[in-house]
Amino acid sequence: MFSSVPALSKTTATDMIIPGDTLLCISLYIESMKLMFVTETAEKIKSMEIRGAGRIARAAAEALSHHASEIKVDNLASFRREMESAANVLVATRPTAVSLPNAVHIVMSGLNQAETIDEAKNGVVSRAERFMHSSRNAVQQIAQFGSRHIRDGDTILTHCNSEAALGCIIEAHRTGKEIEVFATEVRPRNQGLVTIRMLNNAGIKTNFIVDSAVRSFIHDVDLVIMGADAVTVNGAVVNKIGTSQVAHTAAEARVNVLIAAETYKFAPRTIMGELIQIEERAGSEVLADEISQSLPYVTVRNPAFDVTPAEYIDLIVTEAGAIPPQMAYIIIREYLGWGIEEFHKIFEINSKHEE
Ligand code: RI2
Repeated sequence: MFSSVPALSKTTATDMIIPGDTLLCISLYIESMKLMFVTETAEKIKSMEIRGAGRIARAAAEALSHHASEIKVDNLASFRREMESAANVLVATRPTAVSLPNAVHIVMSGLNQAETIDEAKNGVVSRAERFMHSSRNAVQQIAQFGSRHIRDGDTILTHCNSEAALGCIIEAHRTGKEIEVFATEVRPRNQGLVTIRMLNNAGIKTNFIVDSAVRSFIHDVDLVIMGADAVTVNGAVVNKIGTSQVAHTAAEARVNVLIAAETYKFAPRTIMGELIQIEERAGSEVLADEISQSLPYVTVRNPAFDVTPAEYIDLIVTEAGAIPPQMAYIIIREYLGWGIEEFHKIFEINSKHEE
């Protein structure tokens, strides 16, 4: 990232006449410094150094708060422009996890109503703090609600690494229930390793299996608990690739599937027919470039997520309570505040822009 930042040469009192291109370099440098925390966060989200739908949402809120505190502008319009470009950089990092645009929407809302730079700045900082705080609380609340669905003696299967899903499992163990877990490996990024470390640290008996072994073990499982990157208005759950195979296998074996998802993972725009974009990541995550380059007829496909239809899901546990997936619209309307009217407002604004 720093390679794109032009180096500043040292100046002395006698060489203070700065040529035009140096001035341009300095202003580019200042611009990039302002965006530094945002671009660093964006890079970490893109490379998955920061990952997990909840974590990336909190990281984006924190980056916006930091950006609002750091930028030095002399008018409100520039402040808004700066914030909007930072928001766009963050939202563009990963297209599937709706927690990310939802968090950015929450933090940025009210920016247009502010009348001074200070008011706008304070608003961003306090909304970001509130979001991060309520996100952490939501994960804890879900752990409480979700753990009640786990019985003493249960064996639970989980896929990928979801703090919301693992919260439920770890809470059940903490409250004295004898449980055992099957955790998948999660090709290609191996998030299963993070999961088994967390379960091991909590002292929970865990079986680590390859993704394709789920059907072989499903009859040993009492309950499947997984997370979500997005929940659509029709109750479909978008989550780590392989989730729909796990859910389908569980449905066939009559094993209940519980999804742990904070309300900010519900996707408001799906009300108006917008589809969730499934991120397809580099093929090199699946197969080393040297090998794929030697196989010219082979294309490596690497979708990071898939869609599980509502009929394979028994319950979605949110911080607002457990709901059947068919009730997703209620969450979007009541907890995210995006009713149909909100969309009419957006359409009005968009059509005004187009005129
Ligand atoms: P929490 C993750 O995405 C997984 O798909 C996981 O199930 C989901 O986010 C939710 O995670 P990735 O970032 O928010 O690993 O519950 O691609 O932690």
